[in-house]
Amino acid sequence: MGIAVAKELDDQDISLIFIEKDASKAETLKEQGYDVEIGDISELETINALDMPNLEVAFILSSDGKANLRALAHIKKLKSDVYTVSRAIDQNNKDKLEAVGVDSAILPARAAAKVIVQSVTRAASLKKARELKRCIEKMDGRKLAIVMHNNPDPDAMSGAMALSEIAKSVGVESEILYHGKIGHQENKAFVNLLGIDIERMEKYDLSKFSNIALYECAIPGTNNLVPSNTKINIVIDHHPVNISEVKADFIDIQPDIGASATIMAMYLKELHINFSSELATALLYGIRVDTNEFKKNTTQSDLEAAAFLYPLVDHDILSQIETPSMSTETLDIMGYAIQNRQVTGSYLISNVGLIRDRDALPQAADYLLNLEGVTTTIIFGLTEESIHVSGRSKDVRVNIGEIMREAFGEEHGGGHSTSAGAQIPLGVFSGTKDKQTLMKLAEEAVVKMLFDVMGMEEKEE
Ligand SMILES: [Mn+2]
Repeated sequence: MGIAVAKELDDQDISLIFIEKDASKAETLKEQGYDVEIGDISELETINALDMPNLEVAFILSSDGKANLRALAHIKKLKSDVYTVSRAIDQNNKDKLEAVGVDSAILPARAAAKVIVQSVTRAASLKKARELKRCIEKMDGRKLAIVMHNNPDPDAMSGAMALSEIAKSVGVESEILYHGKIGHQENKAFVNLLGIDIERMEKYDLSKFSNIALYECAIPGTNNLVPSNTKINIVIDHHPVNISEVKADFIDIQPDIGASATIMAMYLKELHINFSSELATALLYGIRVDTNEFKKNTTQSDLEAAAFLYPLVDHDILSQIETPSMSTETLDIMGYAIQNRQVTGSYLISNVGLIRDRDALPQAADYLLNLEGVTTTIIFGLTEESIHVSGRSKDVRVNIGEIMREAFGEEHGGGHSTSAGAQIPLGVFSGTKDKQTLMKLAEEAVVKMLFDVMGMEEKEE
């Protein structure tokens, strides 16, 4: 056990000395390059002969419980602040060591049992990782399309890149495809700074791919542009879904997990795949965004994945992503949101007028939540086809997602208790030339619908 511990400490810069009673064993240790004193640890003079002022840690590891106990007592007497770790022979011996003041007493059988059980829990994730690898190997080098959900976020993009990396490791080339928009300046900075290689789905004929993976979506045609009858090879997701509707050769859906990038980081780890610092940075950023900086839906696995990725991350790039420059349009929308705000009690509603970039709305809603006395913000604007609404609330009694659903109906509004949005099609009004009038009508309608619902909520209280 002593040699095993010494080997574990090999790459650390510490000076180590063995005390061994048996002369021939001591000789063997010396041959292996260790410093050895011959002596009986149960005797005070043996301990006393050590360089006590410089002794910081003592591993007491003989197979003789009584000797260990006596060695511990001597060390404590000579220098009470030495950190002591002792092997215990049985529970009784462990109790005695603890009574004398050992810092850590270890029953080897129990320690081994712990490691053995841990390795079994790991077995499940290792099995899944190998299953994924085999599934890609079966593709026999034919190209794979990795289709992300519409308007992909950093979690989806980084995870899809990891999947592409795993495919590459078994000789399968892939293309990462998306439909919709990469919104938010942070997300645009994420794509540019990390060289995220993704392509618009519309540029490709999906039938040219022999294999298809759905990433962060589970069903063809739902939140992606894949035709609904398409055969799917791989599904990896962490959104809740009716599992009986999901059909693929390989399925890994973990609705409890905070970020899908966590699932992929663990695959990379289990499969011992070397990957770039850019990918590590992307994955960690994905986990942080999806868990809102580890404040929501964060599991032990998300933290483990983050700890695994952290040393590989490029922190300069990470901070550049987090502080991107703001586009003029976003700045303008912020300005309109501030100027046009109407505050009623703790509610703030603001109409920003005509917009091109709807992603500025949630940013304005977030920003205005900082205004003193305001706990709920609702910002809306108009595009050619729709009215877009974005809401935020830090009032625990307000469920902004519910408000959106009640005000605009399940099909147009939705979200969580703290952040939500709605998109109301303008229908026949979409061609209207007189935008000013349309804006005014839209505003009246939106404000009325919201106040009807919110007024109702207040009465219920
Ligand atoms: Mn996600």
